[in-house]
Amino acid sequence: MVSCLKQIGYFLILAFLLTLALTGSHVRAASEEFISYPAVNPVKIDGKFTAASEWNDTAQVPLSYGTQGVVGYFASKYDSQFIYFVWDFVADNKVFHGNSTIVYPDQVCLWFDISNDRTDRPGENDYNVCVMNTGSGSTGVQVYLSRGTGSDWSSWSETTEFSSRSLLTASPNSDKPHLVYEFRMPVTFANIKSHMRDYGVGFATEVWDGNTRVNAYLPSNISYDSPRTWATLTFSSIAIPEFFSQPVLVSSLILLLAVVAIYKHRDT
Ligand SMILES: [Ca+2]
Ligand SMILES: [Ca+2]
Repeated sequence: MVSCLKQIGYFLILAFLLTLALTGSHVRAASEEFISYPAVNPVKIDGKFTAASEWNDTAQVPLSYGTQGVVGYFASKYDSQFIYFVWDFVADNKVFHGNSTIVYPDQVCLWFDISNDRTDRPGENDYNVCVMNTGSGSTGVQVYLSRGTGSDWSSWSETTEFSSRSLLTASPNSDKPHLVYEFRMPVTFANIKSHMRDYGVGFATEVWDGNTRVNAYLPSNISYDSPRTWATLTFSSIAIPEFFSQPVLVSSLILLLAVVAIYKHRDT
């Protein structure tokens, strides 16, 4: 009887420590890691939430700017062909195509450190992609690409290897018209595919509103010239858990096992 109670006691202590360890790693990862989930719902790169559910199968990360607080949301998901991104810039309610006094039009930018070697200066495996709302061309957006040289960034050149759109539209996060950007990158770009299953890629992103000069970064305190300060974008192999976070699920299972063990002990 006593030894059996002891066993249950040891089991509960072990279970508690396991929960603590799992919860700890979860919390620690959240501050420096963004997760791209496998796409369950299809994405159409049309610059709007094509269906309300288009982006609800992945994690939406708030973008904050100074005292204004949350100005929008960022999310990513992927399939065997593409990595998809959305920026729901709820605070930007006016399109700005750029002018001579304010150089940059409304835009979103991405930074990738493909091998995640977190160097001090941009190297040859570091890329910067910006989707600029210039109003030009057939789509109204132009995508520019720059690569690290080892000490700095190369000058931007326009590229057509990605798909992107931006519209002034409502979304599940705000019914007032605002800028939504959608973007997709082939997994063949810079052989990013070979790093998706391992530790993920170094990553940062920014939204910029040329009218109000609001620019919000993720992570919030980065230097875009220093990959060392970026976060990591990891690619989950399992779809986003719909109702339970991992620690809640683990705690529930442990509680269930403990109850079963106690009842079993009573019966004997
Ligand atoms: Ca869409
Ligand atoms: Ca704007």
